[in-house]
Amino acid sequence: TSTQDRRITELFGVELPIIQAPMAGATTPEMVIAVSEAGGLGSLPGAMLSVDQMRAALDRIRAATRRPVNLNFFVHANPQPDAEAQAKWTTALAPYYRELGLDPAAAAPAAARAPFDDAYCALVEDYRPEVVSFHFGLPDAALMQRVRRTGAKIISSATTVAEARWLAERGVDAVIAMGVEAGGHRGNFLTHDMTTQVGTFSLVPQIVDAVRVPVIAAGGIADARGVKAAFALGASAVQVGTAYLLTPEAKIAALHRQALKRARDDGTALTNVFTGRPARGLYNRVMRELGPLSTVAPPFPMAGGALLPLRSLAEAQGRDDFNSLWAGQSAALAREMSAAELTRVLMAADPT
Ligand code: FMN
Repeated sequence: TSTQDRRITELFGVELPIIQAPMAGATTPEMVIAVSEAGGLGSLPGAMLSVDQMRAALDRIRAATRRPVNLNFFVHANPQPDAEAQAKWTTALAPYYRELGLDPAAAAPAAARAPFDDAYCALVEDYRPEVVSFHFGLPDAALMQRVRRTGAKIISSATTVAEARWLAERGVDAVIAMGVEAGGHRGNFLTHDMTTQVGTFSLVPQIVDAVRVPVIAAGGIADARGVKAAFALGASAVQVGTAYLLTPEAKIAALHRQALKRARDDGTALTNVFTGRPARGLYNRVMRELGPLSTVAPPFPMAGGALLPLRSLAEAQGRDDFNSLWAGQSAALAREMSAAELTRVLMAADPT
């Protein structure tokens, strides 16, 4: 259409300017295959897959489609063990442990997200994905250089204009403008102030004006109206996450799927209680009672381990009190359909 430029489709070699967001824990190889075969860009996230698991997933994907794919990685440094921070967290969680008949002393820290490193980089060198995307900034210059040499296009998320400029100065091929509506972890890395995070409608045109590379709009885009609006704001493509959570290809807890189906537009918040970094999810009990932004949650990604036993026991009782119910602000716009169908519906010429 006339409102849509072809910079991203040409850069990535895809038919449609639709990127299925990498969603650690929720994206399956089947989702990636379906989206890439439908003409969009399927994205496989590595943060919750070991290198071996990621290789197995990629073998499945490469056997099923030769279309372009995106591999996604978190770029964070795991913190030094901090017994004092962990003790504070254990104390905060102790009443829940007792409520569910568990020993609070058994609350264990766990690094539930893996950062991009030499081993993941070797996997990129072997599989040569068309696109590599990073979250929380970029890896160090040596790793960047190795990814660059594979020929992959490199992209990363910016939550402010300053972050977009920082990424562009370091040579990314495109910037994902991630508005505060977005589900999952904020990609912020220069600022950690959640009160100043910017909405998609404001962020996209400002980043379009600030950088030369094409811009991918993300956050709150869940149907064809949102896609049209993003193009009108100057985006060259969109990255859609939450809407894909309601597809049968998404692997999420049954309680998460149920919560998404009854989602309302005011039902989400940014919370750090599940991992230690702010991420958007549907409001539930642990967010309400300990946060949604807690000052005692240990640093990313160490907060989550101690919640896992609570989550399993509550889930067995049909309660989502301790689940991370990741979702963006437009969760209520998501409709149940296949990932292939959603990819096509997002491009509908006459969105209503
Ligand atoms: N972004 C990443 O770069 N890597 C991830 O592993 C990742 N995991 C996510 C998991 C879930 C369940 C969700 C909803 C989002 C995740 N995101 C991740 C953020 C998405 O890339 C994207 O920015 C966001 O979904 C866009 O907003 P929307 O959810 O409103 O469509």
